Amino acid sequence: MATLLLLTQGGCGVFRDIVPRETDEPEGHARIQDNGELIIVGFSQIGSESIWRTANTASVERALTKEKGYFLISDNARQKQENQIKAIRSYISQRVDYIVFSPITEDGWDTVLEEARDAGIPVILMDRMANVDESLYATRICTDVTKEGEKAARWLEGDLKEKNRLHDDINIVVLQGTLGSSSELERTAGFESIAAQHGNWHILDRQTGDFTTAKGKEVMEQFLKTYADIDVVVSQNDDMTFGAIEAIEEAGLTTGVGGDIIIISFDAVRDALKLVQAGKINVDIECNPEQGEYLDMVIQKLERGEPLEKVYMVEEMVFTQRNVSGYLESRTY
Ligand code: GYE
Repeated sequence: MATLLLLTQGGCGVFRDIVPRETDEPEGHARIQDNGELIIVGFSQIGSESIWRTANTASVERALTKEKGYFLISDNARQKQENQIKAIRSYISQRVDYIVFSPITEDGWDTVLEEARDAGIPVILMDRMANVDESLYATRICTDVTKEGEKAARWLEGDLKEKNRLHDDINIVVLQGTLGSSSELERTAGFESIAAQHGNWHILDRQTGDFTTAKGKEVMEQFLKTYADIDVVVSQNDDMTFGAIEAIEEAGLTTGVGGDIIIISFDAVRDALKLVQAGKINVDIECNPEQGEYLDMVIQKLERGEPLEKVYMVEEMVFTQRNVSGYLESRTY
């Protein structure tokens, strides 16, 4: 544990609190504070692009509290890799005990993670993957996003079979998440590995909506202008789905169970599950943001010097109108 010294990056004279802040503070205003015996964790979050992301941040904040012996320093990178790199560098110079971060995209992390390694600070990847040598991070906590993509395609197979449309031509458009992020790459790969087995599934287009409602809507509007006969929208998160549904309804079409366009979504946040219940989203593939407890578990293992798995994956489900009711009540995000 780094017991005595903590150099804070803010110029405000107090520790940064655990709510992610923007990274527009001046650099170099280091200051020394006595931090007792707390385990100091520097957390670089991608941003607050989605409900999922906010829930993920909250989960980390709930798990790494002072009561549990942590001092959490958080930073919101506002969707910019350069901000994440800046935050990680500042955690290195503050000599935190652990660095936790969710890489916005897969590439471009070698140098900064080598710097963390040289400083002897273990790095824990959370949620998304970085394309780096395994030796540059201690472990990874995430969801199986490839499997999520596969589950989406398997659900579509089942649905088409039930409707006796297994051999019909099926036109699909894909709203992708942030390009180059592991979530986008793996959900796309997972879905398309199965789509490729169906000669009658036609992926007409795939465009990024950056995991946001506004861009999801914009891209869907374009799809609707370009393609007259869309059967299925695969939207790689719920926030984009909300925008897509708006665009579809504004175009005078309907979505979901018995509607004109089948909607496949990912994340399964409460507002989306309500739309599953209402039949506007056909299926929502859960992506579990509650990764904070795993983080606590992993850090405690590292503190005790216990061996770690290289990856810990959280559990997830698939929600349709048939099973969603039982889960809506308990959904907190
Ligand atoms: O699906 C999306 C978020 O990386 C799995 O990022 C995560 C994705 C999640 O912004 O809503």
